[in-house]
Amino acid sequence: MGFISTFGSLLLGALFTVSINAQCTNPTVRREWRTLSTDEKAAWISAVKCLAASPHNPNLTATVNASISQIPAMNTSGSFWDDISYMHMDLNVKIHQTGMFLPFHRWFVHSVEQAMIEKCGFSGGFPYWNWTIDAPDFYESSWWQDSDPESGLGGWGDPDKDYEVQDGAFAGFGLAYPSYHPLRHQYTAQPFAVFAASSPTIAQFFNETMLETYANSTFHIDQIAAIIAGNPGDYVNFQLSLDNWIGAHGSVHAITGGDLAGTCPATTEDCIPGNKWSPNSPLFFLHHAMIDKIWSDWQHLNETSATAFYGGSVQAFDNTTYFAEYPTGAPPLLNTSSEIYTDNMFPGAIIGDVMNHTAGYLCYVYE
Ligand SMILES: [Cu+2]
Repeated sequence: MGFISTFGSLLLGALFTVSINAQCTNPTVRREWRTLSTDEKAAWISAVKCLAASPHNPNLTATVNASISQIPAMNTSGSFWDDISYMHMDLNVKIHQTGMFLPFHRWFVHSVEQAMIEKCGFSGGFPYWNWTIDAPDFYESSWWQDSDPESGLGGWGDPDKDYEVQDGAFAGFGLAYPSYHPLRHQYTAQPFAVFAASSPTIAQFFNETMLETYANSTFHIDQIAAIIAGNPGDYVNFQLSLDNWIGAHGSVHAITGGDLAGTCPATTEDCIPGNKWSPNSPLFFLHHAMIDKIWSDWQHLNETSATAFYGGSVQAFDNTTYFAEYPTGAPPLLNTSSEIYTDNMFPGAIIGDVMNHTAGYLCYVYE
């Protein structure tokens, strides 16, 4: 009898869980990093370290031709965390300045959170980095002041040690791409000249003013509020306002520098710089949760924005006219039935699954 009733309630529990998930009546809450308790910060950091201590995923498969992705070969002796970085390197040209930009990164943050839950006992509720707080004085801001070895994200890297992070929980955090090196963060106030110099294709999109822009001049609170309030229902111009050549998304990558910007480690020869391996830095996921929150805020402000989507599958980098025509990617066009690229690293989804983050496949809210 005891067995039967236990079994019965387990079964009921399972059914109940499924129906709750389908309706998302109990969403996890994503909060700004600095509002987390010390224990909550330490729990997220230890989940990151757990993934970095987990073995390579043998299912991971590169899907972009190596002549296009221009990345070092997969390192099967790297960690699960290195795999996460590798898949972003591989897919780089398909997930930035295309229609995949927002859906892919929403799915990517969710998938990393799921791996933390399943492999590492993380309880969920992914934190985000509200960098509008840091925009006025990025170098000196509170973000870089927590050196606690278990709950602190640490400060800037040491210029005498190739900008390797020296304090906080990620001091000496070991990474496999583009070669073995510890985590690096290198403050770079005016990063765009270096970025533009990385390739002639990119250089054609930058004029003199853009090359000299201070990155933090793009992500002040009033600018982000205007992005959220702007372009109701107009997905293309909303994405562009966040992800243009000079915009909040790229600026936070570039001003933080080091791994978050894909600056080559001094030890790596033949390294092509670029944002390809930016998920090396755990800050990548806090940054992209913030980008996701901005999309969410925009979606919730106007009914027509909630379901708005338009973008292509190919970067329109041929010339400035073509890019102006297709800033969220050129045809073939994507739609909400298009599959998000996974490189077989995580369970898949379609764009339609991630349009609404309280619809069942996803179940979280931002605070
Ligand atoms: Cu990315």
